Amino acid sequence: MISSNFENGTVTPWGSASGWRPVNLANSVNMHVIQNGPSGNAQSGEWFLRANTREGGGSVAIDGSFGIGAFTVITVLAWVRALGPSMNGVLNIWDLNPAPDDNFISGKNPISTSTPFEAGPNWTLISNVFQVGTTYPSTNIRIEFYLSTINANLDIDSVSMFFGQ
Ligand SMILES: [Ca+2]
Repeated sequence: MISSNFENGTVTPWGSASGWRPVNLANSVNMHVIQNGPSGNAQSGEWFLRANTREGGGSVAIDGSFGIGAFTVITVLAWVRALGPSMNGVLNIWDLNPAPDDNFISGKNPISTSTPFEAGPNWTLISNVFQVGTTYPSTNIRIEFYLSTINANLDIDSVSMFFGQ
């Protein structure tokens, strides 16, 4: 299991060089790691990630490179919450370097799966599953949260990724 829990204020787990960062419509996205306090408590430990966007579809994401085999099933679990206005969003898993014959399966490149969600005031567990095709020695995976609702805060904590067959 590979976990991202934002403890000690960090956004760079599992050796990812860039860590969590705004990606889509990045100039419209604000993102902070927040410690337990007046603005809310974490789902795990003392720290969590909070993001908002001024344009619908802004995102925060993390990339990692993993030596996983063909047809590996990737499961991502994450806890989300929105204090104040609720947040509609989408959790995506991307294969950023699909092998050429993967396009035969998916018809697009890169390929991904999406889980829509609505976050409310209580921490809620969401999940997404993606199966890689035939692979290169390393597969570049992106976990991405799209924020569909503007001017609302999405809280994210305890993002876990599992590899199976
Ligand atoms: Ca945490």
